[in-house]
Amino acid sequence: LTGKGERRIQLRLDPLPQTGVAEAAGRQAYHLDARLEAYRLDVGEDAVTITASAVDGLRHGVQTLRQLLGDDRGAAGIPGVRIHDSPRLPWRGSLLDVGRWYQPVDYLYRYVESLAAHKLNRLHLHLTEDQGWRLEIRRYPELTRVGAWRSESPAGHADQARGDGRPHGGFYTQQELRDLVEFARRRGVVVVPEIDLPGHVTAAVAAYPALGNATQPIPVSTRWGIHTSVLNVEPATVAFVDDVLSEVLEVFPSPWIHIGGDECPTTEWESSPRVQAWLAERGLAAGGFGERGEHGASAVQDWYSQHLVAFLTERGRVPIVWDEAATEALPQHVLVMAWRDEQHGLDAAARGHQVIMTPQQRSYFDWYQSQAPDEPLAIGGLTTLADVYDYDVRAGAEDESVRDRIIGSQGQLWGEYLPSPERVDYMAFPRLCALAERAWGAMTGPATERAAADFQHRLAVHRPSGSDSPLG
Ligand code: NAG
Repeated sequence: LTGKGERRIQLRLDPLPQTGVAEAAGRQAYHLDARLEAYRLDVGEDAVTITASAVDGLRHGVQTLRQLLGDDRGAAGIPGVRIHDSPRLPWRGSLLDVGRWYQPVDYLYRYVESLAAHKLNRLHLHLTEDQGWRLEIRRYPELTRVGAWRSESPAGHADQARGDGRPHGGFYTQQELRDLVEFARRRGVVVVPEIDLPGHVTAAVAAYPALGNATQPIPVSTRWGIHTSVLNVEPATVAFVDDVLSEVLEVFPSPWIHIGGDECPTTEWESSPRVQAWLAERGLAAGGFGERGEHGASAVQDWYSQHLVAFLTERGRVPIVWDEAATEALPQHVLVMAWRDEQHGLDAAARGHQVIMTPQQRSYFDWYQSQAPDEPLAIGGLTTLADVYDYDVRAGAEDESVRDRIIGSQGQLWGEYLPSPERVDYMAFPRLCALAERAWGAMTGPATERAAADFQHRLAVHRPSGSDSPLG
């Protein structure tokens, strides 16, 4: 380590002051107590010692040591330092949408390593979409035999109506996902699966038409955008959802399971006599649709949320939903991801939910990162590196209890225009570096000029040597 002699590296599990190990009993509490991720790193004459109250802290200490060693792996020695370090937010995540485009398993492993290197601790895997169902469900083989494949993909932005004529597909076996989950666990990353319900289900309905409301079978979607295909309310469909989730729970030990709930149009429900009758039986018919905004939750969606929440809660898991599903009817213990904007997150926190801030304007890394003419095709608007680095997820939370309920930050990589691992990397970095630093560091409010300049300096190590591109 010094270039002259040898120094021992020792890792010590030893309660650091103020880390409250004893208080954090239970799986979920453990994972939401940022103090347990704290570590101390001492580089002394004879030894390098990392001390932490829990294994996650040791892992972070090792990552910091790796960073101190730099590219030349310590040939020049590392300075004597003592570092006390701990994260600001307990949930520091990254969403990867493998529904729109299948990404190879090898890449998922590499991606997890990148997350761990940035001290991020959640990989939110978005596994099901209108354009593809990506996880094996033993009881419903058609989900992957049919639902994992589409006949073609959109050819490009300008021409949504045109397809590229090339079939695309792929899925992960349960064993592949179990192995990934274990690999991630050993690096301090919890893999949180999302099964998006009751909208975004075109691929599932293509596989099993009886799940939907249409009279004709439909294909796995070959176009992007919001789809009208949603689950129906038949008992067999509810049983299907329970069966799928049961298998999901077997594969993913995560304390949290994401059940989607975004963009669920009511068009089909409104014109379905079966759904009308079902609503009437429950006294819900009047005003059951669309009164909460364009794609806001309806009475049917509320019913689905409540059913799914009860199912998961009875099995000891904590559900997560997108903010459209966070209506008055949603039980308070459900976590909410606020994607439409920060205000939806602040409102949910005010109603008692724990909130992970995922606002599109600040954390959608599928949006353009610059206005350079040679930027590859992307979706949505512009989210620059500075927009990400400037963002404090607790901004606007005046009340202390609201602020404390904002427990996390997460960057989203929606897949429409990310057809390859190279493209995912290109969009993820360096914006994910900025998000990781803000989620960990103590700075509050917008970034100071000095902090932003320091950050730019730290980013330099990510650039291939010789490259002066600001995006590396
Ligand atoms: C939204 C959709 C998502 C899509 C993305 C594109 C959410 C929660 N839903 O329209 O499926 O890929 O934005 O930026 O983000």
